[in-house]
Amino acid sequence: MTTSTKTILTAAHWGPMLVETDGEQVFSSTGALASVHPNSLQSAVRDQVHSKTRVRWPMVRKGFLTSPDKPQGVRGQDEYVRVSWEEALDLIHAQHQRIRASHGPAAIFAGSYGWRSNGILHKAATLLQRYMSQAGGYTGHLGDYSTGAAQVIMPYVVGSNEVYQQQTSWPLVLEHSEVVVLWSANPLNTLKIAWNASDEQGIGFFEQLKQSGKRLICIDPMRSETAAFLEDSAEWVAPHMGSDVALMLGIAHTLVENGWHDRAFLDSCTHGYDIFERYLTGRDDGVAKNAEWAAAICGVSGDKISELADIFRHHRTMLMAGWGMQRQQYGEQKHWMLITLAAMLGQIGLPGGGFGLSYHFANGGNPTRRAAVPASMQGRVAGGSDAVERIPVARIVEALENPGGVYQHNGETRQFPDIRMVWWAGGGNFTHHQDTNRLIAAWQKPELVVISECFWTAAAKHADIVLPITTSFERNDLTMTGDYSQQHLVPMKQVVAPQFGARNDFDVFASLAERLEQGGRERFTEGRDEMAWLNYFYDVARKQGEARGVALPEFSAFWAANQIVEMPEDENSARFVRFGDFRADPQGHPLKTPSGKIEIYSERIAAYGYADCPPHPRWLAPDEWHGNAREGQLQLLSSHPAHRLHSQLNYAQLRERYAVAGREPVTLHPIDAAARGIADGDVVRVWNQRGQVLAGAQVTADIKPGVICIHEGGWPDLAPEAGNLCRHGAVNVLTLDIPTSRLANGCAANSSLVWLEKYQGPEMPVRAFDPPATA
Ligand SMILES: Nc1nc2c(c(=O)[nH]1)N[C@H]1C(S)=C(S)[C@@H](COP(=O)(O)OP(=O)(O)OC[C@H]3O[C@@H](n4cnc5c(=O)[nH]c(N)nc54)[C@H](O)[C@@H]3O)O[C@H]1N2
Ligand SMILES: Nc1nc2c(c(=O)[nH]1)N[C@H]1C(S)=C(S)[C@@H](COP(=O)(O)OP(=O)(O)OC[C@H]3O[C@@H](n4cnc5c(=O)[nH]c(N)nc54)[C@H](O)[C@@H]3O)O[C@H]1N2
Ligand SMILES: [Mo]
Repeated sequence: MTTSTKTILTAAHWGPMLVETDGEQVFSSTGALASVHPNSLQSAVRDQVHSKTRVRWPMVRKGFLTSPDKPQGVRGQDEYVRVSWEEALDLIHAQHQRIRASHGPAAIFAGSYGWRSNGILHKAATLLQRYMSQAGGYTGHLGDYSTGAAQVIMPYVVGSNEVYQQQTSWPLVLEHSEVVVLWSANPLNTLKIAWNASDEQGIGFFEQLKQSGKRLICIDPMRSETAAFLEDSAEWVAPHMGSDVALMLGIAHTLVENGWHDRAFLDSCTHGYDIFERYLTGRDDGVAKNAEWAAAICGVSGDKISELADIFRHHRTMLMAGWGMQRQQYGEQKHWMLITLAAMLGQIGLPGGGFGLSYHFANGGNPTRRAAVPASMQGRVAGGSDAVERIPVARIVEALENPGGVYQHNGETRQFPDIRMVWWAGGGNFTHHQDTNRLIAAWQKPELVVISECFWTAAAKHADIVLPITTSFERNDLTMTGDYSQQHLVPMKQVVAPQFGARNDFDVFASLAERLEQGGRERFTEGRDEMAWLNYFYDVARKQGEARGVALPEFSAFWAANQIVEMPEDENSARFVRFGDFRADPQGHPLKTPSGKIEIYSERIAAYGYADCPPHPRWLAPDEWHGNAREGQLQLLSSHPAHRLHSQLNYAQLRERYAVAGREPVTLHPIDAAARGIADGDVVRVWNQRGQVLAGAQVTADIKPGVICIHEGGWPDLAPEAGNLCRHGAVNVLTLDIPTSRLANGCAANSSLVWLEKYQGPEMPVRAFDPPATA
């Protein structure tokens, strides 16, 4: 390193970082907070900025450029032509206006779901929507992929979404909980990131839990990184995928059989338990959902199920649930039944008891600070239009396939808009959406697809117009850490100049806004440039700080100091008990449900009459699972990856830590490997009626026989000349694109069956990370 080397403070979803640079090259990066558990993602800045897979210049697909009003050729199988920024923006403007004039604002899909980069100003999808609000409106989206089912059912059950809310504080868990259950949760992986920057406190709490001597149980078809981290201090219980409701019912029935359920709590704090109990005990259908019944479905022994009931009943038990199990067909039932079980145990609202749906995400449970929080960019200009239409986020392909189609969503009858133009900025829909081949077919329908990207992702390779965007290291921004804790305020200073022809999303949309109307740029920017916006947002925090006794310096001093600002602790937060007030006084602090109580039976859901979302939690067998697998079929798990955020950083050197045979790893049990003559490290072909992928075998007893895992987020690399075989192992080539139910219409990726064999075909080099030849 030369003497001109500087250290710049910035932050990503994966936490505050210090980046070494000479102003042109990034040399290295590390975490800026002291941490005993270094976060691998923090090492990747150099790879992000200097990746060979960066989009360098604006590019237009050849068949589009020839006749933009009537595009030719096939998206995904065409060449790209370099154009100037002015040409690209003029072309977008003209086609956008043409489509809007002929088909109206609902024909423009700008839902653009995705994890972009963090920061309060350079929010890609928000900026896209801000521009579209100025243009006259657009179709947006409802919900997300993360908690599609849970976030919709929870308000019916407890009156709040629970998945994005602060949890009973960790100090109380460490003090009071005797048993902690990680149910479908893998915090060691998933706490590496947050929607803002991670405050990095969560894993430290799990470390303390590990040392505490408390009883810890992981309920997961895979012995996850977290189970491995907890070592001998945790027990691993492995149900078949998708069978948790049966397992929970078995535990619940054991409680009733023994008179262990908390009648007093059920009476004072819940609604509809008796109706549910008729189902549980089989009074109406003659089937008692007892431990033996459950064992036959979930593959956990009846004795173990009874033992779990005994342990939970006789100890202060915290059920910490993750979200993988609700990303499944009938996903709504999972957390509804979990809360029903917690209600029967009667510990909801006690310190260290009950349930929590966000200990594995964004460091939930790390107490909220007395914080001064900056404002952030809004997705609507003054006087601009809101979304004129919205579709459930994971129903995008159905919407493209079936314009005008009528569907049910959360008690409403709705209609899909006729989408003619799609713009994605800050999302990886070709990695995040299910059933890639079906997506690619639907993707041919719009008249214009624009992708704003830093990298040549599969979505970019299937676009008409690709715009090169800066990474967050090529611009200035600001962020808080901790979605719940708001622990730190961090300046995100520009590290290097924009690479090649890359521009900020903000500048791209400002330039397009200028084309919309006289004074359009000023309306979009409100006359502020990057630093003026940051100053403006910061001043909101400063003002809030004054009211809360948190003194912040003036913006110029804050920016010049280049330091993390830590917010003061708040004693009350450290003693926060979720549902504590409600439990103490259910009348005085009712929940926002119709009865004011926890709804184990919902009249509102009953009124919808959805067979796929009954009015109390119920075991429903999915279309694809262990119970109807044909000989040789395996259940496919697509957990979230350790060394990337979804598809982000897949191209980075970090890949060497996990790739097997140069591809995505597929975890499988020795029994399943032996039955197919597969050895660790072999290239295997995984397929079903939807598609086929190559992957590298990782043979280990840390997964339940009959289940295989390919992590989500691997970049698709389809070979049209070989039956669209994905050479790299992108899991969504294989997953099922159906709604969780008509209630939530969430993503159900974790309900898929596949076949697997040793690959014996011709060599297939991976090209996922190569830019198109003509780029
Ligand atoms: N099978 C299966 N599929 C899943 C899941 C699963 O469990 N199983 N999980 C689902 C879940 S929970 C989620 S949240 C989704 C995640 O899906 P996404 O959030 O869409 O995934 P990311 O890979 O984070 O995509 C973000 C993209 O934004 C780009 N980007 C980053 N910064 C910027 C910027 O400043 N400007 C612009 N224009 N672009 C930028 C990145 O290069 C990247 O391509 O995946 C879902 N898909
Ligand atoms: N490092 C890293 N962290 C991340 C992300 C990332 O991509 N990388 N993504 C972030 C995002 S957007 C989200 S939404 C969260 C996701 O958080 P989660 O949805 O909780 O993460 P998953 O890995 O999908 O699932 C968690 C666990 O559920 C288990 N599981 C799956 N199906 C079943 C089942 O049927 N029964 C049981 N009992 N267990 C099951 C999986 O094996 C896994 O260990 O993570 C966030 N954190
Ligand atoms: Mo997510």
